[in-house]
Amino acid sequence: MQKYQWLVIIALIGWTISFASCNKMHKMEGPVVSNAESVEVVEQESSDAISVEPIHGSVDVLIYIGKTLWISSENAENEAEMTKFLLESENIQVEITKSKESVRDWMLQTTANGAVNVCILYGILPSTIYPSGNAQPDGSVAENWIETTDGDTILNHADYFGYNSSEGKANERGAMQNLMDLPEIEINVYEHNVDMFVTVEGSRLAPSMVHFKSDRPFPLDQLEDEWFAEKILATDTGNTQATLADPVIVRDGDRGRLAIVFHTLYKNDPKAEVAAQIINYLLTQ
Ligand SMILES: [Ca+2]
Ligand SMILES: [Ca+2]
Ligand SMILES: [Ca+2]
Repeated sequence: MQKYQWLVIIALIGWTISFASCNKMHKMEGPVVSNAESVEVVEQESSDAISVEPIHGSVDVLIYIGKTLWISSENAENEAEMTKFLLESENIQVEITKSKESVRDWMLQTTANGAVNVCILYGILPSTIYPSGNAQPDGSVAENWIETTDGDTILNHADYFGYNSSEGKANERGAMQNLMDLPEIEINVYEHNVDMFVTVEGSRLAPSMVHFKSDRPFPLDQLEDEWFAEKILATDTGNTQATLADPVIVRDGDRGRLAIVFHTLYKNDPKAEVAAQIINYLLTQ
């Protein structure tokens, strides 16, 4: 009888211990699950408009806001989201990314894919598509991208196109020269607030264009070889017979393009509206 009682007590103790440790296990799982949930929520919030996933090759327009110059990152993000909204209403696929690696991967996927693609930058050229300090004057990912008959376009806002890299040494004038294979071309960096008057073509193509003051207008008179001004939206004279233009789309024969759009120093221009109108034109060619 005593032996039996002891067995019952031992069994009870064993059961109590195992129940308690089960509870402990359960309690340990609890916080892990709720942590995972809260992490997911945070990710959802930050990836609402900005893609954290690899960019699919079917994306028409990729907007890089990882680093910006002559526009605050907050303003660039707002302009990017507005551009995306305007283009998506025209059934154009747009992604926004802060990852310079994603820009490179997407460019590799969309090089010579038979479709016009547009990459929007805000005054910073990612080093993944053009190595900083002009380390690769020929054959960079960006140069190869604009050398096919796809008509792919780099659209740059704010600071001098390609002058500054996402990290490392600045490219200064070299990036635009090397990407266009025009060793002499340069934008005057000593003049600011150059009046840009909307051309007839400009108001037709981009109804949101208004008179403004450009800080780095593009030198039309320095285009050489097969490069030509495809669309001139505003100039220092208000007509297409001019030496300085902004915005302007320049094209390398039947190959790729550069679009300079509001090269301005911290100014509140209708960047998103005009970029969307230009891209609508480019993608319906
Ligand atoms: Ca393409
Ligand atoms: Ca080159
Ligand atoms: Ca070249």
